[in-house]
Amino acid sequence: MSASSFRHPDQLRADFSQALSDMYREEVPAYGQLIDIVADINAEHEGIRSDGERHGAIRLGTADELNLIGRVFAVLGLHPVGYYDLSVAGLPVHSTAFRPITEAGFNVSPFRMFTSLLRLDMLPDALRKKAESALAARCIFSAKCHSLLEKAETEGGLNAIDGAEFVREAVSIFAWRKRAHVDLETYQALLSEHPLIADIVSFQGPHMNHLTPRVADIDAAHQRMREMGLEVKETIEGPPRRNCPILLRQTAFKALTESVEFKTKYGWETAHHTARFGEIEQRGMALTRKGRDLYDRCLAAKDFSDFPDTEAELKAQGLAFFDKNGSPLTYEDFLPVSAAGIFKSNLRDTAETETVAASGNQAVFEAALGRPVLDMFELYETASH
Ligand code: OOG
Ligand code: NI
Repeated sequence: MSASSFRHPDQLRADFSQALSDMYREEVPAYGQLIDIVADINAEHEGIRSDGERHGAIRLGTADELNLIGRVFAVLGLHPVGYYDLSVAGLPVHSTAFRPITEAGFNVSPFRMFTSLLRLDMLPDALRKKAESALAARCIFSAKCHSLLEKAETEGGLNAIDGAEFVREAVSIFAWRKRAHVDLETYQALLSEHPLIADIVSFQGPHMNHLTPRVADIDAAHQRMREMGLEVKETIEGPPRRNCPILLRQTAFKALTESVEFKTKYGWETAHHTARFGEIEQRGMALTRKGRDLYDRCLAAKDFSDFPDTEAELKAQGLAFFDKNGSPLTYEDFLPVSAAGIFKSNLRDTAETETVAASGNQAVFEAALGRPVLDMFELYETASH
């Protein structure tokens, strides 16, 4: 088959992003409310690339799962960018962001997936064994998905019919399944170690954790969420409101309490799990390494008064990236401190639970993924000429 009869990866990603959004809207109706709020606000502003711009977040249990998901995402034109070490915040995961890496790709479908992998090495021995055997016993992929993946890899793409089927299969990996994969006792043991571990290990698959539309004015959206009676987080993560928005600002409504069915000796028993929620984001300018260092210092000092707030100054001081026409580049990535805040705000009640401190292990993450993650600064550098 010739390449021209393949559906383009950017197009497959657009289909995937839309189908995922439709599924999540069914699963978490409050997400539909967010979409409506964001659409209203974006209609009053210019400069948002696409109505459908959003990111998702998923959490995987094993190296094999990460490897397979990385291959699925490659078919959708999603590439791993950056390494996020969440162990510094006491969370037993490390992550990357799968995203497009060209302007053309972003123009067709600016979808990203924040993807975390459980750090089994951070669990105590007995629990690690339990988690490992539960994870080894699940298969997050259908045979159909597998065979289409192999077809895409060997033939170099998928035609429209196979592509549509692949997208359906790929979306279903991230569906919510009400029946847990472990028994109640195991769930409780995992939960008492860390709620994040319970969320990753207990289910039949890696359900979506959240899906986040991009909004032009996050302060307005935050206000609107409150007015509509959503239980919203108090704070907006990331930099404060400014004339020249930089990097990424995010906020969320709190995680839902959902009923899950667990197997017991006597049949199925219902218990509750909190994990899934809705988030919104506002994206600003991409910062150079120098700009990022200054941002990190300002964040630590909780004082942004030293951070220039005009395009002219940001350019003159080499703090932000601009394209060859002089327009600022949008930040397409995530922020580790904000991500840690987002993880934690949704671990209700047990937010203080922390595992032993560990350090990042990018080499282990990349070995699982099967390739190195890309450097975001190099990508912005390339996009700026
Ligand atoms: C991911 C948290 C990070 C973001 O927007 O920074 C994230 C998670 O909770 O799985 O999604
Ligand atoms: Ni997120």
